[in-house]
Amino acid sequence: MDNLYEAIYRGNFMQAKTAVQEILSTGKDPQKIVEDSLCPAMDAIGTDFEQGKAFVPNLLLSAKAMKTALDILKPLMMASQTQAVSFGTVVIGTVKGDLHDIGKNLVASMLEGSGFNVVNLGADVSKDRFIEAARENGAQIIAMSALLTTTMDYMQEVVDAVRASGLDVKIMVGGAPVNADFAAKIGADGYSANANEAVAVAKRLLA
Ligand code: B1M
Repeated sequence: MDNLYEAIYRGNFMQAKTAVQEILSTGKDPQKIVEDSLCPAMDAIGTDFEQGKAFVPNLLLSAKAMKTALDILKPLMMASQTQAVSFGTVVIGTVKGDLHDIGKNLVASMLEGSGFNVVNLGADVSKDRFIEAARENGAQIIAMSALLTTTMDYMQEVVDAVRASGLDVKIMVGGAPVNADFAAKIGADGYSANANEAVAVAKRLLA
């Protein structure tokens, strides 16, 4: 457990800022920092919440600390991506009823840093909004995130509505409760477990 993990877990954004700079000064890869400190700390506070040892304000504070750290790390992660060509346009959002946007924003940044044009619709996005934005922006991919078991089923509704709309787009999904079997079951074209893999999946979908 390092200082950064501690800062995220305790929801101390000032400590998060200092701690992330400290780790960066050791030369550690920003992506590894996200994997080794940030995500495990968010998982830990999530587990405490599940067990009644932490409450919504604790989640909010941890989310703020996480965002503070990501604001420093994301530009560095994006800079390390190769940006030779524009791969295409991705419309991304967290599905209706779901306000979790940290992971989705990480995916959006990684896609952007890899040369995709990204239209980020935010959280609580309806199927109509996904379709409208994909049409308006001539998107090749609709990317959906869900963090709740109660909202992941809405992905099926979006897939059905997109297929019915006749739009020629690929659909990719992700988020903690989602897996490859679920993605296949709802008729999505791609699934990835994390932000890094999302870039590879998006490139594969357009290959
Ligand atoms: Co909430 N929450 N939350 N929460 N929250 C979870 C998800 C939960 C697992 C906590 C728990 O109980 N252990 C639980 C869900 C349980 C379930 O559904 N089975 C939960 C709950 C219950 C709730 C509320 C219902 C609580 C309440 O009010 N009683 C409520 C719901 C609100 C709503 O959405 N309508 C709620 C609220 C909140 C806050 C607003 C306080 C806050 C979110 C702040 C924000 O996002 N702006 C929050 C937080 C912070 C969490 C936890 C602790 C952390 C989420 C996070 O940011 N993780 C979370 C516990 C956990 O995840 N362990 C929890 C870090 C982030 C980098 O990871 O988002 O998984 P993640 O993204 C990863 C991958 O999943 C993947 O790549 C990312 C990076 O590698 N990925 C994709 C994500 N999207 C992708 C899309 C892709 C590809 C990959 O392609 C398109």
